[in-house]
Amino acid sequence: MLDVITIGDALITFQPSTRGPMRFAHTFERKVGGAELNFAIGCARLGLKTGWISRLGNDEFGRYIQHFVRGEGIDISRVRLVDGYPTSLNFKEMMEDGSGRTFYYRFHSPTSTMTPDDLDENYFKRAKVLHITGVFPAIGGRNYDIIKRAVELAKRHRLLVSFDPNIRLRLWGREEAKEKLTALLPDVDIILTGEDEAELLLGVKSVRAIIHSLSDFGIGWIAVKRGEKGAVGHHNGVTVESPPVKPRKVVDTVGAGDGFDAGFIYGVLQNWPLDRTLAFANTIGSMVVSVSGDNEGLPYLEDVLIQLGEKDFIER
Ligand code: KDG
Repeated sequence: MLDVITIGDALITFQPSTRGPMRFAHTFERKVGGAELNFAIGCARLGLKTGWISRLGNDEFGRYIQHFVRGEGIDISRVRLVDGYPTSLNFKEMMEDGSGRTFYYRFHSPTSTMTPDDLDENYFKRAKVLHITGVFPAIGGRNYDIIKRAVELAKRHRLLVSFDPNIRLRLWGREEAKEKLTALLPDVDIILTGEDEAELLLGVKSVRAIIHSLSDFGIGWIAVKRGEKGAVGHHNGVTVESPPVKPRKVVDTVGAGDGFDAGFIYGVLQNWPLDRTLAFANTIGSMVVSVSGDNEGLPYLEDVLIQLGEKDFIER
């Protein structure tokens, strides 16, 4: 039995050793990234049984990612290495305040060799939550159809469908993103969204209007991620505002949203009340931004409990 499954394209991420415009970055550290994969790593570190469905290039980078993901204890039985499609790359630009841009080299992602028929229905029968994001369908190929098929299988087998819009305008245009992602909303049970992307999808601005509009789609759990302003959640007719958790230092903001998502899903699976789930997810987001890399800052369950003051730190 798996707690969570997700589908995504992984990236070899080149993290610059210096801050400032990418054109002046000369040395990079090779790391791993990809929104859905970061989420899977976050879930696995919290102790959830996690499966990741993907394709990697049959090349040195693909083999490296395969080893890395296996080492995180994630089920990779639905990951294949494919010939002729190089593993996707991402060069990061890092500014002094931890913000930055991404430069993708993922024009022929290995995941574009997949078709909806590649999804194994038996895999869905064994899981509780399907987590999807807007990155995978933005890559092209049959990826949007794959997501639709995954949602169909999830509904058939009573999985909760969790969705993070993760709109990447470097991968597709606003109109296409809006049309295709809003079409998924009626089947979504849990939405974990930033404010700007919710505005792009729904055409409304305030958090209150966003929650109202998402509730109209029948979405049971809503979390609006507000970065430095914390998060607002809505479940069973109750809206909860969760204050921000101040990070020790903002080093790299990439991956914070994926960490929040993992924490939120963890809380839902534990049947925690919404305020507890939001505080837990927010704490993870704040821990991720204190560490350089897309997933290195994702904590283990024990780390979060220590951070929340619920467990003593024992030096080992
Ligand atoms: O959410 C973080 C990811 O976006 C990052 O790890 C890589 O840009 C990325 C992507 O498209 O998945």
